Formats: sequence, structure tokens, C-alpha cells
Amino acid sequence: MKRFATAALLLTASISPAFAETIEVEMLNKNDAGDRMVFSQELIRAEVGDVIRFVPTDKAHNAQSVKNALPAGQEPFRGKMNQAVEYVVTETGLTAVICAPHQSMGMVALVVVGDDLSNAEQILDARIPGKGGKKIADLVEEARSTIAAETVEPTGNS
Ligand SMILES: [Cu+2]
Repeated sequence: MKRFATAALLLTASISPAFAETIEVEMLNKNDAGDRMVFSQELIRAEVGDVIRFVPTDKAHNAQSVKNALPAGQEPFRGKMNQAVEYVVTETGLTAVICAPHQSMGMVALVVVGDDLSNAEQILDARIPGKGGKKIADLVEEARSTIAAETVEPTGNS
């Protein structure tokens, strides 16, 4: 009995270190497509346990969450200007991320954790100004259609 318990414990221990990832997102003045004041990834898909690291590749940016635009129970984050900041994901759902000085120019991103879209309406109600608000709405729509496409029953040849 004791031997069995030990074996079970070892097995659990070897499985449990989850495949947590660090996802790096750059803060840019311009991306390869020529868009100005942008995050290098705008639809950021993650899982609980992952860390999203926003890095100041270019100057004069920050990354932070937005009040009422993140999952219940999730700790908000607020990076300083010109500094890297890490968002430690603990909850499933959507999080709107902005660069404070450039949000109205469209420097925003949407984090999608665990394919959970249940707080989408809150994200859309968060009143991010200008192009940022429009882009967040587009990203919510993109997340919806991407996840819907992935959850379609497999046809057998895919
Ligand atoms: Cu910025």
C-alpha cells in the first residue's frame, strides 16, 4: 500500500508542472505592416499559468489593464513608461490591455485565456477611447469567430 502511494505521488509530481509559457509582446512605434503605435501581438491567446511579458522595444509606451475589463478575480497590472511588465494569468476570460498614451490611437491588445469569452460584454463596455475602442471591438469579434471555427466538430480529414 505504501509503495503504491509513493508511486502515485511521483507520477502526479511528474505530470503537474504545467506547460506554462512566457509570451513576449513588444511595444512598438511601428510594426512590419507599417502600423504606428502598436503591440506586436493584438490578439494574445494564453492559458492560466502563463505569463505575458510586455517589453519596451521602442520608447514612450506602457502596458496596463483597464478597470472592469478583466476577468473576476484576476489581479490588474500597470506597467510604467519604458519598462517591461509581466501579466501573470490566473483566471480564464478576456482582458483588455492598453498603452495609456496611445490607446486612442489604437495601441491596445486583447488577452484571451482558456477560450473563455464570458466577459466579452464588459470588455465592450469599458469605454476605451477612439481607435482603441474600435480595435478592441474588432478583436473581441475576431476571438469569437476564431474560437467558434476551432470548436466546430472535426470532419475526419482535418
Ligand atoms: Cu504606446
